[in-house]
Amino acid sequence: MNKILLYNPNPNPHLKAIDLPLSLLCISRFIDQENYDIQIVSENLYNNPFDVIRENAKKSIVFGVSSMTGHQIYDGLKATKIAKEANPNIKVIWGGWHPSIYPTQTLENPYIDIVVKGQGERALYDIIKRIEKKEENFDGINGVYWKENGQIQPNADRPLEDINTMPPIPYHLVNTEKCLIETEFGNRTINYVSSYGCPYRCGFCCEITVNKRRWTGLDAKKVVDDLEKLEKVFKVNGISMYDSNFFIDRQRAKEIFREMLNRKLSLRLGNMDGRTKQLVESDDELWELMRETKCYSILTGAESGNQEALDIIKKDITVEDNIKFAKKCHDYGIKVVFSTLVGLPIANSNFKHIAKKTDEQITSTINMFDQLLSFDTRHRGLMFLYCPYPGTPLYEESLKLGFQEPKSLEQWGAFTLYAKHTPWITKKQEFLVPMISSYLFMFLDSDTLIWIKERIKNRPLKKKLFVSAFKLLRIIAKLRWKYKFFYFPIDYKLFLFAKSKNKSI
Ligand code: B12
Ligand code: SF4
Repeated sequence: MNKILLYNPNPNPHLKAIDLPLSLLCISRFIDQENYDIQIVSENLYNNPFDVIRENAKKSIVFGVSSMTGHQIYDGLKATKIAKEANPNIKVIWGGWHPSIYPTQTLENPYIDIVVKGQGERALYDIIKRIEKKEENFDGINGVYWKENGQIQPNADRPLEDINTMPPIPYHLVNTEKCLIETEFGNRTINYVSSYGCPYRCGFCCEITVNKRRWTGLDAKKVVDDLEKLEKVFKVNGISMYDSNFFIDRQRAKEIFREMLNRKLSLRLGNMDGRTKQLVESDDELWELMRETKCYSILTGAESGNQEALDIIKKDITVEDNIKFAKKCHDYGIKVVFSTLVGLPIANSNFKHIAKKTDEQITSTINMFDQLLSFDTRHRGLMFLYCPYPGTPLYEESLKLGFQEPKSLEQWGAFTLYAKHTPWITKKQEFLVPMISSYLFMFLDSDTLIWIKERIKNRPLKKKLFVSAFKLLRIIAKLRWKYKFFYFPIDYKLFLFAKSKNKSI
């Protein structure tokens, strides 16, 4: 059978790629049924991924790349050039979140032949069948954009398809051992997705554009079949959930937990994404089941401690919901990762006014965190500077306010969360927010030390040094947080230096 080469670019230049390339495994579901020779390449699967691409592109008919906005584009374009130079006849197909938002602009890149907007499973299968028949026309395949005689041709969008109609994830295509990571909830943790989409309308999120507020979830029994396989076959003991919103169908969530108990699974679920209001309003049965199945953590977009900001986002929750949620999670032994953001665009305002509002957002979010962290020292905070991601309502607002958007795929490759993109953010805010989020919150989280100790337990000298440095920084972080003293950040700068020397911190 023909060979299909797929590449998962590295999302972050500062960190090692670690997880299972789920997007590529999912799009392989149909083609794998027909025994195509599928090779999935990523940094964690091969030592020299670009050499592997160069060598194997020569034998492949298709080179597929998955990409979010940001560094994955940069890395994906490098790989694409290599594949096309090794085999000028190979058809290059890009899919994922960024190409789904900008299919035409992505296709304007001379190395890319085809773009898939939205779900990729069936689209990839249909494209390959046409390529095998030497067809150059992809008319009628929903979601597919292609180039014909230099012109970009679009198809109608692909409505979100029920994932229950699809074959299971073909784990055998990758060496799962190389995709296992150590987390707080399992030393053999793997990532998993049980649903696509989300019906909510948060102003910074591209779900609204890509999945058009629709949702499809795998039936509970099928989810637990996957989990059972991961536990029994691959000896996985932790699952990091990648659903945009795991709790959309709370009955389904309950059935998943019940079925996990029936089958006596011992792996732990972590990072399940859920909304504070929806979960606070859930009945106790759901919470009891989460306790019984030893769910480790919920990741929630608490977004802000400032109601005005929550309303700008159209989050449809209150600050009170966030606080009640933190308490409830503590009562049921569940850790929460609270994600927040500050520096939102405000319609018809000037930069001075937005900067003032950003200061208010920071202050009230810090106050909210004081309450959240007082319930449980395991709760973890995150605070980001708002970054205008395309395909979102607040992106349009940011453009009106003077945000300069990247104009090509290459330029989007240099667009990262870590750079300042919004002209209304002050230098002080730009420094303070990452310091609180990636430094202070990490040290305030009482689980961090236990977890790090476990990771380096076989290196006694390193462990001793690391633990001593950690304890010292933890004292400083606690004092800084207690007195809200964020000046003279020598400790933070030392931490950044250590981080720059060690990619796994
Ligand atoms: C895991 C994850 C990450 C991981 C890495 C992911 C990776 N690919 O390696 C990490 C933690 C690094 C990460 C970081 C960030 N992420 Co993130 N992340 C996710 C998450 C939760 C899961 C991704 C996933 O595996 N999904 C499961 C797969 C099966 O779905 P999928 O990727 O959509 O694939 C389907 C289609 O897109 C398509 N498809 C995908 N690839 C391909 C390729 C081909 C050839 C074809 C034909 C089709 C195709 O077919 C697939 C099956 O239908 C998503 C939300 C989500 N549920 O998808 C957010 C999401 C992708 N992240 C997002 C964002 C904003 C970020 C961050 C900027 C910010 C943040 N605070 O997290 C950073 C950016 C990092 C950077 N360097 O700039 C946004 C994307 C925005 C965008 N414009 O790209 C998402 C959608 C969340 C959201 N709703 O806002 N993220
Ligand atoms: S931020 Fe979360 S809740 Fe809001 S639309 Fe996106 S996935 Fe849904």
